[in-house]
Order: sequence, then C-alpha cells, then structure tokens
Amino acid sequence: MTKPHPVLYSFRRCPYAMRARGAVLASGLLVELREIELKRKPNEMLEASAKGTVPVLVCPDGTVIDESLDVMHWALTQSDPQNWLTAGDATDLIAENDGPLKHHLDRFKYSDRYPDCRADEHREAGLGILRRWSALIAQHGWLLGDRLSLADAALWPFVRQWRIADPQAFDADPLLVALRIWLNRFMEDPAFARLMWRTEPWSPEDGPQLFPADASVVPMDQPLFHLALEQDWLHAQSSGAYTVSTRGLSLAEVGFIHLSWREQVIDTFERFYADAGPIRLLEIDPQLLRSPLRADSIPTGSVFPHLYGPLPVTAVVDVHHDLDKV
Ligand SMILES: N[C@@H](CCC(=O)N[C@@H](CS)C(=O)NCC(=O)O)C(=O)O
Repeated sequence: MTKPHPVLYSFRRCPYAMRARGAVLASGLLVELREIELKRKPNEMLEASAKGTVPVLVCPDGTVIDESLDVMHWALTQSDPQNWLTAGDATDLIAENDGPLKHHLDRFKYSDRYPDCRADEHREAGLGILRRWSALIAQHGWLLGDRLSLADAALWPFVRQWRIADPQAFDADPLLVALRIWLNRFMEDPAFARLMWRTEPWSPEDGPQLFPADASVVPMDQPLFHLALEQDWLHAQSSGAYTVSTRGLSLAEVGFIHLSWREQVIDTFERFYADAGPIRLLEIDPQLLRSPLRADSIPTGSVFPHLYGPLPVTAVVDVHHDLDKV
C-alpha cells in the first residue's frame, strides 16, 4: 500500500499559496493538491481550518498547518537542498511584505473595495518599499546576499502581483531595474510553470491529484544508480556524504542529485560521461535514504528519480567499475 500524501488546499493565483507550493517543489516532497474556489471553500478544508484562508496543509497524522510561512518551514525543515533557510535572516523582509506591502497592494489594486482610501497614496507607499528592495538586490543579486534565501522565495509572488496591477509603471521605473531582473529569474525558471499548473477545483469524488503534477513516487523496491567521477566518490567516502548533482554541478546549485533507474544508466553515461575519465557507478538502496526522493519529468518528457538532499555513503550498496556488468 502506498503512503498517503499530505493534502494541500491551494488557490493557483494566491501569492501565499504560491510561496507554499514553491517550498514544496524545492524540498522534493509530493503532496495531494486540492485546488479550491475562494467563493466555494470545501467543507473538508473549513473543518481542518475554520479561518478559511489558503494555503492549508493537512498531514497524514492530522496535523494542520494553515499559515503559508509555516508550510514553507514544514517543507524546508524536511529538506532544504539549496539552503534557503540559512541564507540570512528573512524575518524583517517577510514582515514588511506581509504587513505594509500587502496593505498598500490591496488598497491600490482593489481600490473599489476601499472607497475611503486614496489609491495613489498607497501606490506611492508600496513603490517606496519595492524601490528599497530593488536597491538591496542591486547590491548582491538577491534580497539577503549573493544567493536565494527564504526572503526571495516568500516575497516574489507578491511583487509579481504588484506588477500585474500596474505593469506599465513597474516596467518603466528606473529605480526598479534590479527588482525586475530578479522577478524575471523566478518567472523564467522552469519551476514557475510547474508551480502554476492549471487544475480544476477539487471535489470529494475526485481521485488524488499530486503536486507537482508531472512528478510521481519513486518505488522503494528498485535500486537507483548514479554515475560519479572517481575523485568525487573518493571525496564523499572521506566526508560521509556525496553532494554532486551531475557532472560539474553541485546539489546546492541544482537542488537535487540526478539518479537513474537501471535501464537509464547507459544512455546517461553516453550523453554526459563518455569522455569524463575514471567513473564509478553507484548503486543505491532507496530504503536507506532519508532525504525526499521524487520522480520528476525532464523537458524531453522522460521521468528520472531525483534525491533532494545529500547522498549518504551508507546508502550506496555497491560501486561498479564496469557498466556492462550492471
Ligand atoms: N496569513 C495567511 C494569509 C493567507 C490568505 O490571506 N490567503 C487568501 C488568498 S490569497 C485567502 O485565502 N483569502 C480568503 C478569502 O478570500 O476568502 C497565510 O500566510 O497563509
């Protein structure tokens, strides 16, 4: 029997739900996605969390997490392959986003709902915050330094919403150049299409819809394989863990370690390792892994298993020198 997945009630365009889905995607977890309509919230969701906001995560043990930041932490404390949580202290920026920026965005974007407010004042106040963030990004590339942090991952859906409300001014503002480049990095990342996958609203009669929709569970009864450069494997044996994603790229750069099933090994070797010098084929027992494993589709449509965390040397049950004998 397959393990039940945590259930995530979500609304595709909601920036809070988007950041929660973004963290699930990055952590390598799989959840059962239940898309909802804000005007017709399912009873099952309201029974889990009476406050009626998305996202709501219901774990198989009944634990309910109904704040987007807590869902992000839930995912990233299980696996944070790109080290978002340790890339700086995101607290103040997230508070500024969820507080003042969201306040101004709502009053500027939905000005008909706030007849007593001056939309232009809220627009200026929000732009003041965005320009400050742009100046931070201009210094090192990301909000908190030279790599993506929880702050970037939690804020970009709201900046996207701001742009949608006022695209001409956003795109023309000379003080938002760095913020525009930063936002485009999220929008052009292949993860964006996976995050924004369209799905019909859930109804209790439906079978489970997994998120990410193009991913699946990795069977635990088949060995997994990874081609490693000899020197990388030697290094892993002395450190205890192997952290190369694929030839020339680290786990932290890519976000997962590329693996193969037996029948995929030769093709992977021919495409990427044929001229690589001495290599080893690591045979891995999936039952000995603790980080999330997920089968993801690659752009060609093929599906490959991926490990979203370091590979402990103790999970490598055989090291082959000769590919033909596997
Ligand atoms: N603090 C909450 C806010 C979530 C939130 O407000 N979500 C909106 C959708 S973007 C919502 O569900 N609103 C309820 C409604 O419109 O009925 C979180 O971070 O999860």
